[in-house]
Amino acid sequence: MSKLKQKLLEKIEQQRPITQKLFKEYGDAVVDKVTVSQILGGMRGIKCLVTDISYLDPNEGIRYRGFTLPEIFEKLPKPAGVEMPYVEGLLYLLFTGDIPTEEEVKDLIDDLAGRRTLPKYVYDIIDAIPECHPMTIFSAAILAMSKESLFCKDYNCGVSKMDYWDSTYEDALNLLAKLPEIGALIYTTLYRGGKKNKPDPKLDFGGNFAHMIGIDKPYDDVSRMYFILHADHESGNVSAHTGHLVASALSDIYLAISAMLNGLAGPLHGLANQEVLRWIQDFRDKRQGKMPNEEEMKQFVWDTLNSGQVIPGFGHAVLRKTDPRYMMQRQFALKHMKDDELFRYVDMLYNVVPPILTEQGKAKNPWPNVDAHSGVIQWYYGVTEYDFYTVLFGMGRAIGVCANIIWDRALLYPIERPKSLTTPMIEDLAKQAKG
Ligand code: CMX
Repeated sequence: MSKLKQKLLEKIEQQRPITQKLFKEYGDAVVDKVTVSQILGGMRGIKCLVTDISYLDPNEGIRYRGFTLPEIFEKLPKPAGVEMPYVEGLLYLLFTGDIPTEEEVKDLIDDLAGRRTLPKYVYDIIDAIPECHPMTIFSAAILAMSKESLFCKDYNCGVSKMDYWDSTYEDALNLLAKLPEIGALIYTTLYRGGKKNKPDPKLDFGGNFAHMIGIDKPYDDVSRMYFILHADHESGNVSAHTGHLVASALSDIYLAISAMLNGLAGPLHGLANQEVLRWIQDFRDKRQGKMPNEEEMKQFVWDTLNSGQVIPGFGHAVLRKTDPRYMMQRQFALKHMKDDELFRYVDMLYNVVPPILTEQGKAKNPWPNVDAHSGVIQWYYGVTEYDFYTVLFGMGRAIGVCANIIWDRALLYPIERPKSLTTPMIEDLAKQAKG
């Protein structure tokens, strides 16, 4: 058994009695009350999901397994001579809750290397549907791999539900190991005439992706940073929740991750990163490349709002301060590309947008989220095909969603099935509550 799987088993054995005790002894304790506006308004703030993989504080932002992002970037092992940690180290942390040693990371890299080879039909699928959005291709490629699921085989053989997590873990690692190559294949097929470098067995997740799409250093570090920043954002966001929901029916991990990607592909969620670039580029083209001053930028933002559109990359359903994932990328940009023209747009929007959204008075959070910054760094390093950006988001997010699905199975969480009411029922209940 690999070091990661052994550690995970130990953790599962520790956690199972804690969850069982909560169910048995405290099952009728009331955690939260639900209001009519929460029922009608997309279930904002209702505390009805559980995960120990990450927690999103509205003011502080995301913590992975209790660690802030700066702590994560400081504590996780790094390849020699680079700034950003191994993505595999984050995978180990999300799965187990422990910061891995260098040796544990190397062990995982070797394990993933043995699981990387893509089935031939994945190449065929990517070749067959080049007219589609890259997220559709990404989702379809993963969906097709459902036939590889070891969980399905075990389930059909009648394996005990206490052991469901085991084959789910194997499926998760088999899938995650293939993501850099699937991403690189989609990118090079769509935009580079199929010229993809062969994977290098010596390279890590981020390094191999950069190598396969043929972009030089420090893009390997950009990749590591991206996949780590996007890996998880607790369980209520559309992509994580969709993955959890689909997997709760005991659908295999390929079905669940394909579904989570379909949720991520919406413009109010992961697609916002491409929308930010499209929006800025349109403005720049209209100005024939002339950099706007602050007044012109304000006018552009107001024009967007007055035409009934949202400002992409700003606002959040939970966060109430600037997203720390934005700040990490901003620090990187200030260090590596502070004179870049598009970064100057992003920098100006950082100052201009929040006061305007505050003045407009609708958005509960006027501050930038992760997507406001991610495209401009990709563009700088040559990934200028912005409809690809959400694929990068999805490659990272799959790590956190897989960790959650394994733990859902290990702790025997049941199929998700909330209850709906009709509008007259809600009217009656609301009137009774108001007396
Ligand atoms: N620009 C303009 N209006 C905005 C806005 C923005 N960036 N953010 C919120 N609003 C508006 C909402 O559309 C809503 O308007 P209505 O009352 O007319 O419906 C109002 O402000 C209240 O919304 P909210 O409670 O503050 O925000 P929600 O929780 O409903 O929505 C989000 C959150 C992210 C969908 C929203 O802020 C948004 O549309 N942002 C732009 C798209 C974006 O960047 N999405 C990526 C989020 C991060 C991610 O998941 O990847």
